[in-house]
Amino acid sequence: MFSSPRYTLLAIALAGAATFATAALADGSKEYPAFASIASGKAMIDRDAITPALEKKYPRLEGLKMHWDDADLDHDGKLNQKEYDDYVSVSHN
Ligand SMILES: [Ca+2]
Repeated sequence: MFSSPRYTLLAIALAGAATFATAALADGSKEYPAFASIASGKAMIDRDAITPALEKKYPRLEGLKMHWDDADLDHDGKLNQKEYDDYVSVSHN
């Protein structure tokens, strides 16, 4: 049933897509970008890191910015990776 070259190619493509999805999950997701990608090398991000373009692309970041103080568990005004990940990895809808 899956012996034709055409199906073999399809199977390879599907396996590749699955691998990509797994990799994407470990490094952010379609819901939110990885901390490192918006922190530009810094250990913490402040509100300015969440640009309007990012908010548009990732609605969850819009929620993060609105609820910054909830996400900022130690109330230093910035988010470290754990604070960021803990907030954005959960849907708050
Ligand atoms: Ca903090």
